[in-house]
Amino acid sequence: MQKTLVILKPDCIEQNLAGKILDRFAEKELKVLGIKMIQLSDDLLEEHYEHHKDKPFFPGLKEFMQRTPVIVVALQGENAVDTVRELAGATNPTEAAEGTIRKHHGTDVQENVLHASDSAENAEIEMKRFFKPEELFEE
Ligand code: FUP
Repeated sequence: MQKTLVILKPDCIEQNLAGKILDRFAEKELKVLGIKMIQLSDDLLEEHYEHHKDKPFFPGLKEFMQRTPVIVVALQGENAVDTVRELAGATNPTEAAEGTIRKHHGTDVQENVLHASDSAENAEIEMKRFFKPEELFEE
């Protein structure tokens, strides 16, 4: 069993796609441990995108991620990290495989519908970043 952290980004919220995407996770037997809609602060975004903080696209990325509230989701299941990244497809929707969420619903490398943790280690860090222990469902 593995955990992963997903952020349904503003383009996802604006297109009212959250339900459809949560269904894709449920179809893969990924269980929702936590879910909430939040407005991302400057501090949280700078921490979450630390590795991109000095890139020229960072100001635009930050503005986009604050355009609407987002939905953060903590998931658990077998191979959760890779399962969600496979469902999501490549970062750039034009490079994403047929049938992936980003291929169907993504606009460009920035407006690509969702974030998904890239390793089990980062998933643990990201879950702590976005959820308090009491906000998470534990069986
Ligand atoms: P991913 O792990 O698929 O989310 O991809 P990255 O960590 O490479 O990128 C994280 C986010 O940075 C992307 F979802 C959108 C943003 N980004 C840009 O806006 N422009 C770029 O050229 C690359 C990334």
